[in-house]
Amino acid sequence: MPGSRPPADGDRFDAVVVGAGLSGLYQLHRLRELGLTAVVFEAADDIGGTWHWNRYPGARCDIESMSYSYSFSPELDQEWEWRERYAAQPEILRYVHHVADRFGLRRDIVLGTRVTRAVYDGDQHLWRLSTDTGRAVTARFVVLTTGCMSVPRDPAIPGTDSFTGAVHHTARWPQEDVSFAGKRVAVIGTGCSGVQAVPVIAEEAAALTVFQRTPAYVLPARNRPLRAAERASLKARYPEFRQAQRLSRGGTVFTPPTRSALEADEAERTAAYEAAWDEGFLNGLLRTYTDILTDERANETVAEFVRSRIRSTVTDPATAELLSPRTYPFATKRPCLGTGYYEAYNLPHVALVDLRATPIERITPRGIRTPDGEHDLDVIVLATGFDALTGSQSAIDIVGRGGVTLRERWADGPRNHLGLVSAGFPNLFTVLGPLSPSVLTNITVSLEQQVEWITGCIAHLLGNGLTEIDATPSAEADWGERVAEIAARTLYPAVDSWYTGANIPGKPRVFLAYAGGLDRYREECDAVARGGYTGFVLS
Ligand code: N01
Repeated sequence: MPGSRPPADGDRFDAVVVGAGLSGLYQLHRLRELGLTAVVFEAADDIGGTWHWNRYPGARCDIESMSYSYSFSPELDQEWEWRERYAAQPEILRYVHHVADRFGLRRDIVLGTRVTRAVYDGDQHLWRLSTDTGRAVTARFVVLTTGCMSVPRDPAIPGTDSFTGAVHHTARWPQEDVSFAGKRVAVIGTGCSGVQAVPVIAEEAAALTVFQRTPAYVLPARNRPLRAAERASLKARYPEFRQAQRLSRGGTVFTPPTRSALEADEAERTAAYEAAWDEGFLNGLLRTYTDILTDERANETVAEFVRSRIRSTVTDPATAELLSPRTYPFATKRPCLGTGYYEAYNLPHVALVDLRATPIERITPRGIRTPDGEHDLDVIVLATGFDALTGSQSAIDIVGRGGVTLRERWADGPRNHLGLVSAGFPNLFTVLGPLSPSVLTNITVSLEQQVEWITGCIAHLLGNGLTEIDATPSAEADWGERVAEIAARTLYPAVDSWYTGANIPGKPRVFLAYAGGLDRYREECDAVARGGYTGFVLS
């Protein structure tokens, strides 16, 4: 564990940060600038969070590399050379390691240590934290940088343990190479992870069978190496670009649409959709017209455009139809950016199984059994997603005032004022957590905004001789209602997706993110701070 410095039992810190992904590293950096003692506990054996765990074949970011990176250091912006338009997982992980080294962060990161419990001591105004290595520490402040997609969803298919081949979840991919050469491989799940893995596994496997329950809308990434001149050109105006990102609606810079899709005629719409399709942006199609996410008829024009592209790419009409989403509007589940995804189904050794028609009955020692018979396999890849947004906080026994656990408090859905603090859990902050813009934005921009707000809040407390901040239950309830109202103006909430918690059995159905835009969210957070932290009790 290079660089780690395990604290002794009973160590007291000003702050504990939970998770050494992109958010945790930046939070540590900021807390140190305040002169605080801080430690980061990381469950994995190395830093990187999402980009440490998700090393499956084809893993890549679907936001452009020069946008999906920290903006806090102009020097870092100038010195790091992104190689591709969309960075693959190894390149992003190298970047994370570079940042940790450059800012000397490793000495305050303890690897291989999961925080299992955090109990608030109201008399001492501090948190008592336990870990799975038996270490116990206390801290005045706790920041949960535990990730919005970090608890993988185990589909719990009967018989999985009996399978004699290998089973890998995309989000727990082995660090050593996994070879598919000569192997019969299954991929279960066709969200963004499955969509990225399928064409890459298809290149190597002897046979690949994709088990699909719900087809995704997959847009072409049009990834390519970055040219030196374009890197230099953006670097020359990086400060302005970063500022534009901060002020933008979703953390990426674009010209917002001004017209309804229904005001345009079909030829005009098709031209707009074709231009967006050719550009290769995740939200390119969403940005063509104002009402794609708010009007079903407008949405259907885009959905049908994507289906037409699937039909013109996939040579077998029956397969093309199975791959065509028809049960939910475009972008109400997160769309995917792919490279060669639909084309992979034209390969003779790639097959698609429609789980709506023939569901998985069980996994057997030899493979996967459906009503059509048994599929003999050597490797099963689970691309079945995550317990998103609330899973990572709920996995920790967090006990607030009066012995109430966060899990109990969130039993009917998360309560989290400004998506930052849950009432009854003083001095405990969430980054990229529920009821914040988080997954609806470029998270590198969102995490910086939240980390900076939290750091400013802690500085305010310390500068004014205060020890504690807690949300008021009424402000928290108002925020929850506001988040729900904003979501209700869109097509999102009606759809079963991980945005609504519908992918996890028993999870309450709540739209989990703030859909009002990062720009508006930032203004609201700043106004609260300027007003002396309205909606919070400081003592
Ligand atoms: O997970 P998902 P993901 N039997 O939940 C299916 C980010 N991300 O890891 O839709 C059979 O989207 C499930 O089917 P259904 C990004 O935000 C980003 O792919 O529930 N199938 C679905 O098809 C993304 O949205 C990047 O009917 C089962 C799939 O598994 C988020 O992470 C890359 C099943 C899960 O899809 C999650 O993506 C990767 C079962 N029992 C991920 N259970 C980029 O930056 C589930 N499924 C590009």
